[in-house]
Amino acid sequence: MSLAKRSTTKQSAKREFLLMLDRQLAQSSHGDPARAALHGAALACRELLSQRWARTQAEDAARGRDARCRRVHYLSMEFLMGRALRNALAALDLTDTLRQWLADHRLDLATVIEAEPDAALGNGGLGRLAACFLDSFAELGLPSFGYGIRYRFGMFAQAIQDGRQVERADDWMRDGTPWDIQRPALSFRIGFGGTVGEDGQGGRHWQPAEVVLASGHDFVVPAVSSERVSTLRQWQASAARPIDFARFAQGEYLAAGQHLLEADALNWVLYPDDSTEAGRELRLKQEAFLVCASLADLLARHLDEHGEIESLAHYNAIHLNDTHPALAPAELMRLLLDQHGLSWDAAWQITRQAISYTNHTLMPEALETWPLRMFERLLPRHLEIIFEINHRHLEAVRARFPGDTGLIERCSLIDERGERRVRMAALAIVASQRVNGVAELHSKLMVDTIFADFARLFPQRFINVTNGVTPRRWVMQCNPELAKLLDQEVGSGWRRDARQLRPLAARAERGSLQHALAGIKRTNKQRLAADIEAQLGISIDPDSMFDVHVKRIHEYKRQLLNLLHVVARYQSMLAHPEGADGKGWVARTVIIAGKAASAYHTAKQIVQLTHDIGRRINADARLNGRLKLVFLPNYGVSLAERIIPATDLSEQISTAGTEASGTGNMKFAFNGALTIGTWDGANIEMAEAMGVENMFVFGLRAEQVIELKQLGYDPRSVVANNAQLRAVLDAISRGDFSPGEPQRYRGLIDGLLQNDRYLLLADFADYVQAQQRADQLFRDPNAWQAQAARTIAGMGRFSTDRTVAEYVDSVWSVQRAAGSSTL
Ligand code: DL6
Repeated sequence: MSLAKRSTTKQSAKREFLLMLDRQLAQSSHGDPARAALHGAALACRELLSQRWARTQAEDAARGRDARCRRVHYLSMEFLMGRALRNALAALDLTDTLRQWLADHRLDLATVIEAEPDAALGNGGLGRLAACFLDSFAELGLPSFGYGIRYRFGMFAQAIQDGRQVERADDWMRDGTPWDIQRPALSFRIGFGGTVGEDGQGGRHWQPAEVVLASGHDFVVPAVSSERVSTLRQWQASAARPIDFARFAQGEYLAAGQHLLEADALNWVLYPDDSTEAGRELRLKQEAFLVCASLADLLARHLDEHGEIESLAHYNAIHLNDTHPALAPAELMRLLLDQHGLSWDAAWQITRQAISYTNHTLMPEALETWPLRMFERLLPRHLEIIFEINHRHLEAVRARFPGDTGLIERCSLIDERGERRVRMAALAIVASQRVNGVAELHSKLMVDTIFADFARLFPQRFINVTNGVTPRRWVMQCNPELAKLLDQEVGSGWRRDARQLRPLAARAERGSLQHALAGIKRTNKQRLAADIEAQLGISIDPDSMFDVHVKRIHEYKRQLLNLLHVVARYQSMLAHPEGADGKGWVARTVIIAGKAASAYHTAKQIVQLTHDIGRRINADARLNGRLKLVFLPNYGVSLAERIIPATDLSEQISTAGTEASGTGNMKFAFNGALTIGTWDGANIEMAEAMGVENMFVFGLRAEQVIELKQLGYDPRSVVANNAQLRAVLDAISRGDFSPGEPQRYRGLIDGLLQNDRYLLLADFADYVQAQQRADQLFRDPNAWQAQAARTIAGMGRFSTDRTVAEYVDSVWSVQRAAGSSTL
């Protein structure tokens, strides 16, 4: 396109945007001007994005047979999208236009952006990764659909009452959903329960007892450097039949609409835990609903474009984001066998070529299994198909490893120990052409431990694709001043190719760069300090080291280890006010945020302990404000966008071998925070990329963890040999921080002493030393910023643009699909 034409198009988009904005506002009945403006701006952006969506779809359909990469269908129960306005404005180049328009209406852009609720449709890392992928799909121009569920409520809103977490419904749609593009033509019937019998032609016929409708709603994710967009298609469930009018007329109005309510419950919220039978059943139904609707959509599109079913895997890749959508192979087989009349072998070849699966955790307890009886009740035809897949799979294993009954038991799709259960990871692996972990160590441990038998059966199926984050949201949008500085230093190419940050390392010793980095950080810290003061009434020093630990609260992520250090520091500060080395204490603000799963008692106790310790320390005048501990409630994407640019020290301290990858670690490092971390997940590759001397690494390595546990780890002997640790544990255990209820943390500390599963005590001493190294460096602001520059310079590999490109090359491309049948 010529330059003149491009600027005309830009001008007309701007005019169109302003016209729509005026019209929307004229129609708005919203009392709050910022919310009205947000709604109007979102609708106006949506209109422009819809045009881009139509052009992208037309382009993809036209590319058809020539496409190198298949169209990717990314199935995920979670998408943590956060806010959309700032992203859309940047992509449409309308930020200044809206800013000016708002100023003319006596409003400011920041207030309007802040008025948007987060779309928090998921738990944590896996869901945010999916959101970053959508951004990179658009940026890389990859033909794709993300598929999810349109949850009426986000995961939950975390409030704190008397230091305790309480969960509330996260009513993110309360002001409407202006970004949603409803697709009335997209409606599929999804069945549950019922019976299976012969179809009279040698096939099987499933007659579901219950049917719900799935209707599609699109959320469009734009690229910044092109007009391509990607699509998140979210399914909403509704009843397939209206109310029972006769019952209604008799006054039984609740009974008349019971099935409407039951269908609607599928949309309410991603069922968070498995503490009740009804909850487990709802979650299985949600998973099946996502899979069935998405595959119905895919098949309809494929038939529309190609007119036959046999080439399905040649043009389409189906990716399972963890095992939550692992029903997909069974559903695809059902569609190919029962609806399209393919033979088992033909259907299985298509399924195997189309499906791939990413594992996101090594925690054995997080590997999904479903009771057979529940499966049979809800998904009887799928269970039949799973049995047949299993039968053929086990026959093949028996043929290769005759007599190895242990292997047969371990790699069966059905767990026969105790109540029989379907193993979803086994189903995903057996049906996939590729299975990947999300960081090198994780991928290695995956094949050495939880999937060792499968790796023996299918060695070429297992690969690694290290995670990334999108630099658009996680630098350009959340830290615009840093983005500008990086443009000046290395040119703006890093925005599309983060490897172009590399030359920053050679400039790290320049005073001007160090000064500029320090200035940006200080401004971001001042802004966060103001937020904290306003929200929590805690005043913090922007010149103190902001030492930040934000992520889901989980024992393996070791927020408790962080707290042990805080208490140790507190005790040392009181004992030696002049500092251990006589140089005084580096001022620190320790910031923790994260949600504890609602049924996870220990995680909730850790939240409460943080508050109890914080209350005591923050009020202790003897410290002169040189140590503060703050818990920021309701952690989510938007809060992260605020906290991460303001962080000096990023805590990535999981027990080695437990964190699959981590992506928070990457977001912090992109924003120039230094990492204190274990040799775990993607920390390792980050340290290698930036130079390990630029990270404060501590703790046992994964192989040492295994060895120590094998030898018989005794936490009590660690404590017996460490007076500092003993004093910390004693203080917490005897109630120094919970004087109103001295026994409050006795169980938590006794638990550590008896079975320190995540080796907090074993790593404590080394952690304290690493913290001292951080203090030492922080005393020299130039040296700290030089290390920050080298940290950023090393982050080139950790963009999802690189991650997605690797998936294209090694998982989703046509060439691989053709070759995969031999695996
Ligand atoms: O792969 C994305 C993300 C990883 O970075 C985290 O290390 C990992 O914990 C997370 N996994 C999950 C799923 N399950 N659990 N537990 O969110 O995935």
